[in-house]
Amino acid sequence: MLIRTQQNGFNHPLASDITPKSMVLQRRSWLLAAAAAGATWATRDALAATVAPPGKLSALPGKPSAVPGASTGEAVASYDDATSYNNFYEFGTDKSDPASYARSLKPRPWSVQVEGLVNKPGRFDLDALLKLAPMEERIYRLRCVEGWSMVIPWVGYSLAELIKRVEPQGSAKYVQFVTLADEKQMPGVRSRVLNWPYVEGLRMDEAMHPLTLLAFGMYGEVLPNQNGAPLRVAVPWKYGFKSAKSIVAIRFTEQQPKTSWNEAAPQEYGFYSNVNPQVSHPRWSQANERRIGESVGLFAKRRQTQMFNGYEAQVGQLYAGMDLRKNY
Ligand SMILES: Nc1nc2c(c(=O)[nH]1)N[C@H]1C(S)=C(S)[C@@H](COP(=O)(O)O)O[C@H]1N2
Ligand SMILES: [Mo]
Repeated sequence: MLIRTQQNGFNHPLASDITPKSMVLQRRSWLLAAAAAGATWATRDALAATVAPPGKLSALPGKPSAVPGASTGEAVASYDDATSYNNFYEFGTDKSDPASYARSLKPRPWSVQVEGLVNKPGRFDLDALLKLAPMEERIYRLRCVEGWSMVIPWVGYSLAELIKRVEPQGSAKYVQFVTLADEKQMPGVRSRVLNWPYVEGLRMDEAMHPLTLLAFGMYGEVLPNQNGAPLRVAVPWKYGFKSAKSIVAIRFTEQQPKTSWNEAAPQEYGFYSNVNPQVSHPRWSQANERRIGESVGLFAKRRQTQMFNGYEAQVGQLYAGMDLRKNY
């Protein structure tokens, strides 16, 4: 993302961009493999998760989700790409910084303060949140505002599950996510690149949409620190920066809440930030994107960016009658 004073030009290819990615088995392949092997109980259990876990962190399987749009059907990013090419400015602004420095993040113990216009505010311990609803696997496109994308198999449940339990009041129109900002764990927080803590927000109907995921894991395991351990949101129809990582508080408000990127550059990053190939960023087109792991060599193959990142059928009606150029 942008910052005039900054040297991390996102167009520069990094080693991680040009590494040929290993194929990750998707559900279909699992089913075929299981059928070929004559499915045993063990393989049937394995089918509970659609993507093979890499075996690096604690297992967190999720059942294939029944929510419409929950799986793109596209090849997922290699675990290596998904965990080494990241934006997490609390650990630095280079794509490789989070993988290098996020080791110092302590994802346990952890709790999330739920506050504001709800009948049942309170502090939720991570273990309580993990048990709040059944874990599902959701294979979502993530489209960064910078012009790259990945397909990531998240594990979590709809944020709506948590929201329903805290009983929002009628006056609650928005939800704000506040993320960790601890200098001791996050070296990037010493730099003034953004106002910390990193804050993001959604309109209530967006937050309640079944596709809005409270994610605790990916690839059948708990989230790696660089991807926002121990919990984050994943809002697949919006630019990636809306999907706040390492959340410590969720606030219900009447007024549209502050968001970090909007504060940093309001003319470039709006509150809505729905993926929209027709509305350019002031400094670059959003018409197409580079799929991380896909392009090898100098001439990067680019894909057409889809309206609402391909989730128009599911979320288009949330914006009926809104001018999406004004509400960028
Ligand atoms: N707290 C926090 N959350 C964040 C960011 C950040 O810098 N800090 N970067 C955002 C951006 S710009 C993107 S594209 C996604 C990247 O998620 P990923 O690294 O898991 O692919 O996280 C988003 N969430
Ligand atoms: Mo991003």
